[in-house]
Order: sequence, then C-alpha cells, then structure tokens
Amino acid sequence: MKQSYVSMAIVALSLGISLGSCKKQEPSDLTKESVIPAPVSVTATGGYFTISKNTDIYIKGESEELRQVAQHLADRLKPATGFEMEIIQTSGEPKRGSIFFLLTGDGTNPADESYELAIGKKVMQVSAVNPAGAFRAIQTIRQLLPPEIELSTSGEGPWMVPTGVISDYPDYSYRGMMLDVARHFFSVEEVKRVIDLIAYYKLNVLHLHLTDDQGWRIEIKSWPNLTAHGGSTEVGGGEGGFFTQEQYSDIVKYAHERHITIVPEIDMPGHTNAALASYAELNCDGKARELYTGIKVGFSSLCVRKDVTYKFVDDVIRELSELTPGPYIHIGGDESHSTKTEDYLFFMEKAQEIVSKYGKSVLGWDEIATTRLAEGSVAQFWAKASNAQKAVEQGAKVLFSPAIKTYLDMQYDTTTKLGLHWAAYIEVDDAYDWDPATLVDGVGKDNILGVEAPLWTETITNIDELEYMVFPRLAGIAEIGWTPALKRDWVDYRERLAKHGERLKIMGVDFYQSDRVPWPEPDQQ
Ligand code: IFG
Repeated sequence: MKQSYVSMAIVALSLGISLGSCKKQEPSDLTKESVIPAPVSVTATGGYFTISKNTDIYIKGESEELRQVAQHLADRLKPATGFEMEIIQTSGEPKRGSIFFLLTGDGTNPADESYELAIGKKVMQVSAVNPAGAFRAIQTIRQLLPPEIELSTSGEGPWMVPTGVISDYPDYSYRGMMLDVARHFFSVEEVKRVIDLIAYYKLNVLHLHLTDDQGWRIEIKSWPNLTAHGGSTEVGGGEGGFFTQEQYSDIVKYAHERHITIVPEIDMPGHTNAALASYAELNCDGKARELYTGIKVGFSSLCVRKDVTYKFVDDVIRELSELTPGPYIHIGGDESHSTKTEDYLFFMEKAQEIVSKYGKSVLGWDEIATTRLAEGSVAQFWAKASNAQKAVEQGAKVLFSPAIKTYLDMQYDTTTKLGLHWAAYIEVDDAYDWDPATLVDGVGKDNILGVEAPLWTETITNIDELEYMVFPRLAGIAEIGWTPALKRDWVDYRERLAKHGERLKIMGVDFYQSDRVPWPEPDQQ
C-alpha cells in the first residue's frame, strides 16, 4: 500500500513539473521581483495582470504631458508584444484589462516624482503627482514584465505582471550621469542611447561635459571657430566633432520627453586648450595654442585679467542658457593648476555673476567651494572632502560624485583593458556599497543635492566601450540616488542584479559580468 502512495506521488510530481515547464511560470509574488532601483514599498496580492492585444491605455484628465507618457509606454511595449495600444482619455473608469494613468497633483510641487502602481487582476493603475512620476512608473512596469518585453521584435508572451501595490519616490532629487564628449566625441544618436538607458534606472539628469583641452563640442554662433577649429579633433587625433545648436536642442528635447534634464558644462578657466587654440586673443600672450590630443590635465588657463575673456564667457553662457531649459549651467572650475589662486577666485566670481545674469544656477567641480559661492551655486564633490565641507560652510548644496566610488572611467580591477585607476579600482560592489550621507564628515543628507556618476572618455572611444564601463555600476548608483539607505543592501542587491542581467542582454548592453555577482548559468535563464 505504502509503495503505491509513493509511486503515485512521484507520478504526480513529475506531471506537475512537466505541466509547469510547458506553460511560462505564472508570476505570483510581486515582492520577489528584481526592480532596480528597489521601490520604497511593495505589497503583493498573489495574482497577476496580463497585458493582451485587448489592452488599451486610459488616461484621466487633460494633461498633454500625461498623454505623452502613456504614448511612450505604448511605444515601448509594441515591438515585443506586437500590440497596438490606443490612448483613451476618460473621465470615468477604464475597461477591464487596461492600463490606467491618473494625476493626483495640483502643480504646486513640480519636482515630485512619486507614483503608486496598483496592479489589480482587472486594471493596472498608475497614479502620480506629476507626469514625471508616471514616467518613472513605466520603468518599473517594464522591469515587472518578462525580460523579453525589451525585445525589438515580437516575443511570445504571455505578458503577465504579478498583482499588488508599489508606492515609490526618490530619496534624492538629482540623480545623474555625466558623459564627457570632449575627450572623445559621441554622436547625437549615441547620446540618445545613453538617455534611453539612464531613463530605465529612473535617473533624471544627464550632465554633458561639452568642452575641454581636447575639444569644443557645442556650436557658439558668436565664436564659430570654437567648433570649426576647436571641435576638429579629440584624444588620439581622431576627427572629433561637435553638436550644432540644433542638434543640442534635439538632445535636450529627447531628454525632456524622458523627464531628464540636460546640464551642460563649459569647463573654465582650466581645461580650455581647445578654446585657446581657436582664438589667439583668449591667450595672455596673444598666441593661439596648438590643438591637443593627449590626456594631460591642468596645463591650460583662460587669461583672467583680459576683458575679452569675459566677453567670451558672457557670449558662451548667454547662447548656452538660451538653449538650456534646465536650471543649471556647469562652469567646471577643476584642476586650474595654471591659474594663480587670486586669479581663480577673481574669475569664478565673475563667471558665477554671468551665469546668474542669464537666470541659471551654477554647478562647479568642488574647487569652486574655495571661492565665494553665489546664491544657489552647487559644488560637485569629486576629489577633496574639504571642498565639500567648505561648500556646506557657505550654505551651499553638494552634488556627490566621489571619484573613488562613482567615476565610471575607473577600471574594475587591474585586468580591465579600458579606463584609468588614479582614484581607485571600482568593482560593482564598491560602486554600490556606500552611502553619500555618511561618506564625508560634516556633510549630511540635508546638504546633499544628489548623486552623479561621471564617465570621462580619455580611454573610451565608442558606445560599446561606454556601455562596458557604465554598466552595471550605474544601476547601483541609480539605486543609491533613489532607494532609501535602510533598504539598500549589497547581498540583496547583487541577487536582484544577477536576475536583471538578462534584461541588459536583451537590450544589447555590453555590460561587465563581474564575478562579484551570481549571474545565472546560461541554461538557467
Ligand atoms: N579628473 C579631471 C577630468 C578627467 C578625470 C579622469 C575631474 C573633475 C580626472 N577632472 O575629474 O577632466 O581627466 O578620471
């Protein structure tokens, strides 16, 4: 008798396994999903919602921006599902099987990016204070669907999402990446690829390092030789390139549609050889410099005591401000080793006045904190903790980009073929397992505007190399910017990242497969 029970159990079990494998595993527990950045709160209700060919997207109210967010979701889901989703404005309730967006804000807090994602069996509802929160919710929805949702050609589905409620909002208001397009130039299309990828991790700023010794990458109509000559080469002697003002505006618009702000940087008074090579009068000795294709730093300086220098700065900042809807103009200020200290102080004071004149706030590398900071100026901490502390002493906010944690051009370890290691070797866990609020004495959470991960491109020449250095470390830094410290834990994160890797693969991201992460074996996926 006993034997027959056992054999029946074995038969039942093997049937169960074979049935299970022939139909996709039904997602059942929302709290077991691997969303990055981790949401603030997740409650599972054990069922699932299916996106089908009958799914449409309903929006409540008149917001054009909300309609654009809904359309963005429809556009993102179409390639893999093949579904043509209609956007339907309603003042009532959505039909069964639909996705429903609604706004709950009254416009008094435009910076609020919070959202609630209520996934029922009948309706998937996104409610957000502002359209930006609804856009952030789309990234969560993408990560709750099977990885195949990122395919650019039709996948087989079914497109199921586990039911429950996610309430979510960012810890820091500024969560960014910086791309250095000066050392090596990257095209508009490549910058848009970067924007797509950082949007997926709910970042909301792309800082473009537009000028340096090796190249001037933004057209300035009143000083055309800056790009005609200063944009004509790059590190290693390649052809360089630059963004026309029309191309820059195209990038700004593309970012804006993804609720990402562009922060343009004109690095001054140092890191200016491209400008000094383009206009002789900008040099103290009146002689134009040679174009530079090496990777040294600190050898150049604008001529601080010449009036023409401030005509130049004013023209550049004016034209750039007119093209930049975001609140910040970054004026650099780093490594001005060829500028006398008193000249540096003099220059940075005048440069900040010019930025303020055009209605923008100043961002500058942390050396700027050695000068008197204008109202609203922000110091970007990269190297000297004492400068971060100086900024706080002046009542200024600090943007955290500590080179030893966030510099994406740092090699992962001694075997990494790309990148540098002057600050540190930064493995995936090093980039994740730190807290801005406790890194620097005297600089607490209230002093911190947010985090930003710079990619300097002395050694990075194309989008594949960029993706290899940026991912997966940027995902971890995005979580530092979004998820509260109490919910951030490397042991938990590396499991989520391990499962998340398949999504990066399907998106065609050439990410670094760190051995610190328990990536699944190929056949386990
Ligand atoms: N420091 C320089 C960058 C770049 C970087 C490479 C800053 C603020 C070293 N300045 O980082 O221009 O050369 O890792």
